[in-house]
Amino acid sequence: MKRITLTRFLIEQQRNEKVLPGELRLLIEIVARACKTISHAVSKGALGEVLGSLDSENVQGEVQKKLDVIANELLLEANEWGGHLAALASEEMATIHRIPNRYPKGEYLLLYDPIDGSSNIDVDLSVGTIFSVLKAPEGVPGREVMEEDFLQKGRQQVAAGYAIYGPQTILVLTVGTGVYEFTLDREVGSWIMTDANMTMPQGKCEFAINMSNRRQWSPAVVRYIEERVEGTAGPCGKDYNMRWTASMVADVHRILKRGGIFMYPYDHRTPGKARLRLMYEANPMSFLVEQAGGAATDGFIPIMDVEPTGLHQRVGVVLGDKAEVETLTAYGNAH
Ligand code: AFP
Repeated sequence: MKRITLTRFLIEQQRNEKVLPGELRLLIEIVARACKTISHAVSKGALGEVLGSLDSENVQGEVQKKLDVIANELLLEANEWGGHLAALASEEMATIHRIPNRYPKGEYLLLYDPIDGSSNIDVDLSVGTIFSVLKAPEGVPGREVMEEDFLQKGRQQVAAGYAIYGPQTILVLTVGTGVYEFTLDREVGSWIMTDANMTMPQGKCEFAINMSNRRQWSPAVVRYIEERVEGTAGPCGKDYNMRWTASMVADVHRILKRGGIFMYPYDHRTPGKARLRLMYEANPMSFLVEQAGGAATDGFIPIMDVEPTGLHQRVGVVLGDKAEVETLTAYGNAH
């Protein structure tokens, strides 16, 4: 593949596709640069004294890892001064962070999970950063941004992406014109395009789910998984493989590259109870998966059609191979 940098790709998107206003291009470049710094911190591990947990909890009631806070601060500081944002929101912050008055304000809203898969940090397994970009409503930044301004359906996203900090550091993003992958060239410090117009392989027999949660699955999910565990002896007539990496970024990246389905379904025992966050995990990943030819539902309706009611609300997630997602969603709607 011809060596195309992220900067060149974004400039050409801005020039050729006219889908990328200058401020949005700047936003993506700043987030990508912050992810390089996060990758450097992650790779230091114990040598950088970035492992372990703090005595604090985040708004989710989860014990914060040192890297959760470090990555959150890096993204906050990188984005405050650029003049492209009206405000930002993070998994690690209880409410929105308005751009301080000493800086110019822009028309975009940035939402992110600074470190996804935090439980993997201390055992050297892949983690990542997920981000989603919305446009602020009319009148902003003329008036003060409110939390309600963030509560837009996933369909309203203008950009989404993730960085995965694994054997390589990879950035995957969409601005609505397909999905593009960039690998960090550490020697030069540039993001180099390594996959373009990514199309998720279909018909691959691989599912990702945390099997230890079986007691909380709906009958539809139990049926779907048991049919696949039965393999050639069951109704699917073919054997399936299972993967679970406890990092949504790592599981979604694998599915974008080699197919399969990822599930973190609603807890059937408690209506509405789920694990993954709608605004900065499920929505950006759903945008990427749909752009790559896959599907993403909450088990019942497309995730990007879910009406948000809260900044940190959680949602069931079923995403990946279109036929597999449609099968499971049909089971869910049949009950
Ligand atoms: P953490 O960031 O708290 O580790 O959670 C990661 C995550 O939100 C998502 O990335 C994983 O798919 C899922 O949780 C893993 O959940 P389990 O630990 O219950 O398997």
